[in-house]
Amino acid sequence: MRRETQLDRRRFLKKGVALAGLATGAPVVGASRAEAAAAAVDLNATEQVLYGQRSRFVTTTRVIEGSSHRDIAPPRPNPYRPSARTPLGESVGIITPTSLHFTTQHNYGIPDINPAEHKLMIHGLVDRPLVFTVDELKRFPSVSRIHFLECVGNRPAPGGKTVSDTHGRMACSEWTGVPLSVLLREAGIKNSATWLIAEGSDGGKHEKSVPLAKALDDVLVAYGQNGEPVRPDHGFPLRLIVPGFEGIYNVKWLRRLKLVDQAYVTFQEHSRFIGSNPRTQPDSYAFGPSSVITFPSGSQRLSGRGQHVISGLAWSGGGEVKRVDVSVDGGKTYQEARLTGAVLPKAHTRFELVWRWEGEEAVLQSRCTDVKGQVQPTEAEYAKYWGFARQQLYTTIQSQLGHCNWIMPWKVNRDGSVTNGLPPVGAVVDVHG
Ligand SMILES: Nc1nc2c(c(=O)[nH]1)N[C@H]1C(S)=C(S)[C@@H](COP(=O)(O)O)O[C@H]1N2
Ligand SMILES: [Mo]
Repeated sequence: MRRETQLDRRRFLKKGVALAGLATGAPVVGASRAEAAAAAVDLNATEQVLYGQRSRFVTTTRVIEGSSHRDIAPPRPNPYRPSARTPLGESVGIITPTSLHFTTQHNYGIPDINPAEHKLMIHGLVDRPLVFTVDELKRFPSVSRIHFLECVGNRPAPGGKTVSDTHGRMACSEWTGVPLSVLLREAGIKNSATWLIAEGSDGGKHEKSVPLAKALDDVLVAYGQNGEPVRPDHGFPLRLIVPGFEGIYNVKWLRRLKLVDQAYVTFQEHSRFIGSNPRTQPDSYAFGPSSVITFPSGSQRLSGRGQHVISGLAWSGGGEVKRVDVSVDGGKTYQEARLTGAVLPKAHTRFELVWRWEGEEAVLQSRCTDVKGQVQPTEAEYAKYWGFARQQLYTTIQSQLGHCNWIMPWKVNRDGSVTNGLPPVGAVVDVHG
């Protein structure tokens, strides 16, 4: 009883704060971040023991997406909830804390699903259509795998001030669930089935076509993320995990899988993915090798001359990262970096290179080679390969280019400040694919 009263009171107080913010026109988000830092919580209170939280001196937050979503013409879907990027510049190791994991929803808000009422249906070209509750899925043997999740809207562009701007539509989690192949075998796959259509429960009924061969390879129906139930932001209670493929395949709030005999051109696909260069399309779903330096990266500053550790993340949809090379002279020469921890297929891999800085100008960049021998291209190599002029890389919607995995240079200036090392371009079109 007493607990309930306290909770209600707290909820009421929070509402009060938000309303006060609106009334004065104060930026609620910024204010709450500063407030959180200032407010001294009693770390010894029972509440803190029940559910842990970080130090009030740690104030890193996700980065709310800018105008590309707000520009959508009215009438806009309701509720409207912005997407947000991962603050990669402050990351360590390979796991993204779930609270900082980027989040994308195509403007339809987040459904508030009661897991006891949620069901997943498998139908179409199967012998036995099946419906599973979440509890029934948990009766199958589970697997846990660490995988990166990247939105095809990620693109290293000259305008990006920080590594969140250039690569923040990306994160890495441990996912726990049931291999989709197990569920499909339960249903019995008809010979004519070649694709499946995965559907979410959000207002936009997000749908994506997935090749059946991929579904039978390493796709998961996940209910766990980083040791706890998948959170509402990321698909509670069930989401599809399609390792190494574009983020859009990883359908959240998953409720339906229909086996079919051809790919469907679903709403999200036809509205964003069909571009003028047919060469880029068929290859676009499995990500190539990529990497980015997270320290020192844009808007950060070297604290002084002497030893620094260049640190970054590498990943590939093709499997494990085999090696990462780092250049401190804009790509003239490279040195092999050290991989600092686990090297897992289709997962972030952390690399480091110890470097002495004596106050000179330097251009730092990294290059990933994956287990298939694929090498991350430079911007010029990428443009040449796909037949684009440089400007087209930044005036074409990212999802129509495919994986924008070109090498990202960061420029260290004489005062230790770090800025974007890509030469400027004119207009940049940014669409969160
Ligand atoms: N149901 C549903 N699933 C979805 C989306 C969505 O809008 N609705 N967005 C997709 C896109 S484009 C991306 S990049 C990833 C983002 O996953 P996250 O929000 O967990 O980071 O979810 C995908 N799955
Ligand atoms: Mo995405």
